[in-house]
Amino acid sequence: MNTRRVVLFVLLLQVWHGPGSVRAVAGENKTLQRTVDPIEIDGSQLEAFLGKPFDQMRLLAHRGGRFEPVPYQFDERTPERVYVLPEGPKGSGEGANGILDPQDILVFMVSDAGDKVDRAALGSEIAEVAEITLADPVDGGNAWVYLAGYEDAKSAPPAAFQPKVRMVDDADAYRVRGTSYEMQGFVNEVGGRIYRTGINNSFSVPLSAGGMGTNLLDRMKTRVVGHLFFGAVKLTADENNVIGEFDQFRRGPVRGYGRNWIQLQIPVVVAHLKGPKMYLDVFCYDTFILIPMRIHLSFNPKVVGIFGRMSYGYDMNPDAYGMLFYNSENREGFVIDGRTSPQEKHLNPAVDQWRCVTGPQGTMITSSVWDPQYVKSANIAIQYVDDLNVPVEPEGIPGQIGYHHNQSESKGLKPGSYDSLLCWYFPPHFYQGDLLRLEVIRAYADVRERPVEIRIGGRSFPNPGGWPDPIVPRDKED
Ligand SMILES: [Ca+2]
Ligand SMILES: [Ca+2]
Ligand SMILES: [Ca+2]
Repeated sequence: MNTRRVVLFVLLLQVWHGPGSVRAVAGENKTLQRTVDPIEIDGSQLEAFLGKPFDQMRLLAHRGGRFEPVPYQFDERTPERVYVLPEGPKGSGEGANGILDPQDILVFMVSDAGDKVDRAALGSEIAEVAEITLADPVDGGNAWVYLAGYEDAKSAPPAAFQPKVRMVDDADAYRVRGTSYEMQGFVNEVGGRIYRTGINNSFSVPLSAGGMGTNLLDRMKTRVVGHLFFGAVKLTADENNVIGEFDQFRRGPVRGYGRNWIQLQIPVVVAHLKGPKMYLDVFCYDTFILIPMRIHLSFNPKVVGIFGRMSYGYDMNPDAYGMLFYNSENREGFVIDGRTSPQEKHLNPAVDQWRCVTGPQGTMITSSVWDPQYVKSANIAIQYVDDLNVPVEPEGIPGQIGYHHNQSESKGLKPGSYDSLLCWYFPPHFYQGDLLRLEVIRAYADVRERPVEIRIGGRSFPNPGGWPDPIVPRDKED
């Protein structure tokens, strides 16, 4: 609606209701085209609401002619910016106080934003309000949400939402289900202890998201080989024997998240050393998962003489036959069928921006952003092998079926922490024959690469939601 039409609309309403009773929603219609971005806003950006209990706040949007609460969550952190993870076997609510602090985070999805409305349209039961504008730096589109504060919890409208993602916690395994994906992790018994890892042993896409609901994985192969003392002691780990646990998490209506640690076991002869540790901070959303990953080396590899090779990626199963494999460096589309075509043999192994497996069975797109310090001392290569006759053990189904993975060899890593970001995208209804829909992949990459601009009051800042803060800040790691 242009300005003149808005003015006319308001004038007409004034004539209709008489002056003083105007409750026009006149504003601006949503023009933002973005659909996938998770939006994160630190409590420090919401000054008027600091110290307010969460149950006296709602996130509202004007959509389809209605002004209504939309799904959101507040994620609490300690003053040291460590996320509070109240659920799971080692879950603890310590550090959560139920009120908004500067380090807490308001989280919602861009798709839930709506039109701009006048303050008068919000209603007098709202004690304070913050208008939050979301602007696309690419095409200038805008959308709005309103954080509303109420005098007491009773005055706030009901806001019970179906979670957009479900993390299932039971003794059997760790499972997560979004609107367009379902994944399950390995459970390992090592030294008489049970470890529930976040390493996937099944993946499916439900019918409602354009998939077939069948498991498409043999397994996510995660292989680490390390040598200590210049080869005298060998450390190995794979998805069957790695120790690691998902022992703390939190489930909210917009996202669920938790920390999965994985540690290499050091043989008894050098038990005074702590094995290298990996932290996978898993943030699960409706159609994607973001994993800030930290590799933590506590000893000096030069002194200990460590060098190693790490690889991880997906080996598919025969239910994935007929699916197509692409990556940013190989866009012709390889057919996953357990047989190596001449084109597959000549794959370009350059480090890629994204990898995509898609078909009528469903879609999985993966993308990694490496720590620049890690890249400096690790040779990273991409491998794709589609050959039933060449097993890579351990595995469930002998042979490699569209097995695509990173392999990195590190020689000169210094002690310290290396932060990378792993992304899993599951765009619903993505597959359209051999049409590779790059604009959909672009939309997910844009969350981080061309972030939405957030405006509140006179301030504006880029949405940090494309790379969530790790569960524990780097300087607070044990
Ligand atoms: Ca708090
Ligand atoms: Ca093939
Ligand atoms: Ca296999």
